[in-house]
Amino acid sequence: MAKEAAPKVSKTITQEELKKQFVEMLHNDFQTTPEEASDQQVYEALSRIVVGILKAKRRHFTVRNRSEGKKKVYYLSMEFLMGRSLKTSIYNLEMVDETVGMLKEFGISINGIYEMEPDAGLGNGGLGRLAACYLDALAADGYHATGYSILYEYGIFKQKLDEGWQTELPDNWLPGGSALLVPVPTAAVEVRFDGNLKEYWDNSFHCVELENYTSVMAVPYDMFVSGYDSEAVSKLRLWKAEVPSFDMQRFISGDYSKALGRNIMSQAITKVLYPNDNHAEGKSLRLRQQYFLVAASVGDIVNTHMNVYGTLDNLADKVAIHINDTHPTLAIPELMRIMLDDCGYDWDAAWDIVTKTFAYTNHTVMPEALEKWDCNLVKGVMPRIFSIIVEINERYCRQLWDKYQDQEKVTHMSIIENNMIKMATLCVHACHHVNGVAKIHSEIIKRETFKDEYEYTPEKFTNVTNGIAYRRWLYQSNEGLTDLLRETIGDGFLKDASQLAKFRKFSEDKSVLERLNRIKNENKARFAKYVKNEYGVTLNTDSIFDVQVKRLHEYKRQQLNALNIIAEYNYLKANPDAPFVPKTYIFAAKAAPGYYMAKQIIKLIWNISEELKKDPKINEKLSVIFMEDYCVSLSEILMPAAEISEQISLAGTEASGTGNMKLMINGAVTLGTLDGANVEIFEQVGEENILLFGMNVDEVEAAKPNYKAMDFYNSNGVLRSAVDLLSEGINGEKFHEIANSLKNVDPYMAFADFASYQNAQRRASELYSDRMKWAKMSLANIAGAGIFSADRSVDEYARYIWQLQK
Ligand code: 26W
Repeated sequence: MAKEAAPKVSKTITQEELKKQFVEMLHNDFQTTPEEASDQQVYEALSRIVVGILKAKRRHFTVRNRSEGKKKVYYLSMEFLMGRSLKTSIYNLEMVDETVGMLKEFGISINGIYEMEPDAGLGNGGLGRLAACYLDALAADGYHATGYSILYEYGIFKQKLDEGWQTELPDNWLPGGSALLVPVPTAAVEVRFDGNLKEYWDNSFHCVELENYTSVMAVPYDMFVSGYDSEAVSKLRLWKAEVPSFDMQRFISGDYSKALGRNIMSQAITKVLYPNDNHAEGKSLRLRQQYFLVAASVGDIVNTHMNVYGTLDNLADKVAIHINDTHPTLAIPELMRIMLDDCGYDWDAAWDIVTKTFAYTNHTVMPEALEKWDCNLVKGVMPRIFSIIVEINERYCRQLWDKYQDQEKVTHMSIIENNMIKMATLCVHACHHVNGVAKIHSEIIKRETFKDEYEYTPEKFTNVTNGIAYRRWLYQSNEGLTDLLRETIGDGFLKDASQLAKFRKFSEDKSVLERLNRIKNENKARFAKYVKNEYGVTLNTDSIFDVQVKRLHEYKRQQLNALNIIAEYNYLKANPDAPFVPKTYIFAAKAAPGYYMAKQIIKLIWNISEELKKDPKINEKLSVIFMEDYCVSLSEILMPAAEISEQISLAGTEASGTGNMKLMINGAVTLGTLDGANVEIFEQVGEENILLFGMNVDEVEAAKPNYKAMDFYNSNGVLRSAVDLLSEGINGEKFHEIANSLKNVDPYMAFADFASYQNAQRRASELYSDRMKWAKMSLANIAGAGIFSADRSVDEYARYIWQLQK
């Protein structure tokens, strides 16, 4: 086993050269020396050097790609949850040894330096993190990719609990975060809002112009993402709204408030990320953000393309534009606008190119997340875009009428219904491909969400199961496991995740299984140390670390987890000396600030945790910790320590999940329903290495119409006592609203799955009592995780959707 990994020589930079640049940078830009520099200065200097390397590498890659006339992809997303970048870049550029060595020469430890970087929290959860993973994977796979998003001044809020109640603090990340950004003021794009349309004929050419509009400048700031062991570098272009110049004319003419108002409105556009996950709000500022993103990005794409080819005729051959959920849908009418009004294309020619250029991914089936925009709002904020959407819809409805001659069906399928624009409908109509994010999800959108559209254009629909930038959670976060894998299967898995399957050979190897357990124990101890430092709480590292980390939403069913913990608490109170495999339940979750029930559930979990602390004898066996401010960096510490991965959404509600993949690759065993990507995890590991419970999608569908939560409450005494305790009070707080909501509605059928969930929890405890058996399960999960690499996902997008060449 003890194969020594050969020292890697960086292809990027030598230690000597790095040292030279570092000393010079500190001298010239910070007027200091390595010996005297603060950690902050070291972080900034190192970041700038790394950014310089990445920028040059991207330039080189772009020039080569361009000379070969290759097609590229633009990924439009309102969210990119990047987390930290410096460490990833140093790993991906394979300059870890050089950097660590160089800093050591000055007595500086690199870990403290990494800690200086704030998370770039420009996203809410799954969708934003997926976008970030895909930039990494696109570079790793050697594709030419550019992401576009907004440079939010404030990212996702910082969560603090005040006696268990979530409070939100602003995430002012830019002071530290800007070290990794490169401003490109020369590439600014003008975006026009409001105003009115002027239409006229010029030589039999129908012209449309926008008058009295408000101008906002979109100024790009670039972030670079290197691929592991790859020539390619992805670019993330983030747009910041700036006022072109103060509207002096308006001010002088006496219209003070309008002049000032427009100024303020413009800057507000990129002020803050909307913290809603899975709930569309319909606010005017959000609409402006969306149009700002797409107008700037499409403008930039067109400028770049025109510079190279001088025509848009071949746009679809050279460019793929991807729409990450419906939030950037307005890119479709915006490209139409440019082709019609600025470039003189006729409708059919423009539509032909546009529809060959765009593809769309759906990330959720929750009805409240499907975006609809009020026609009056859209018409006011972007009159020309509105008129184009109306035209797209009229032409579409005519086609539908020709095919079905069924007015009801046409109305139902049309893009505009009840004076609202249905963004997903527009996307499906205009895009050449539509995909879901896990096999089961892609089936559900065909069967339900887009049933009519699927019947109309079945060839558009496909699946690409999500994947993760797995090196971040394995190579960069779990050193022990990475070393073990290198020694057993070599280091090919770092480049090609499918090689993790080779680890299966060791499933009967006692020394490997023991080593796995040791590694897990070390990671648990490291995590416990972190918890002790942050919260002053001592975790029992001999207990099972059972982890549920994700946004807080009723469909994800943190309340089901909480109910089971209460039931276990009741059991231990009644049977203090009964055998019980000790358990630590670890939660982390942000709730959308306006989501009342979600905040109640956080408070409940916190109160359970406090209640358990009151009885040390119980707390030894059963404890709960709620980690504040779940973010990418926290996930990197947490995933390696996890033993059970809670993926307990009601079947049919979680599109995919990606936390499940991060936990799996770190050896956690999934305890979950047959929902989202859990189904494919099950396919990879087999029945004996996953703890399944609950109804499947068909059973949910069958049970829903006549579902009465009270039936389960009445017939299950354990459930009843747990629910009753909610109303009686836990740690001095009564949770009537949660109890009533569950008893009267239980929209996500937690009661129906409760008994089965308890059963799965019991099986977990039994299995865990045999640590070798557990290690074997853990090994099967690590070995089966290869398919969930984002490198595989983006390769599928590139081949089957975008038609890219490497
Ligand atoms: C407009 C408000 C809003 C904001 C965000 C609506 C919807 C969203 C996202 C689509 C929610 C989201 O992040 N969905 C998650 O996407 C992940 C990546 O595909 C999946 O793994 C998760 O299952 C899905 O919930």
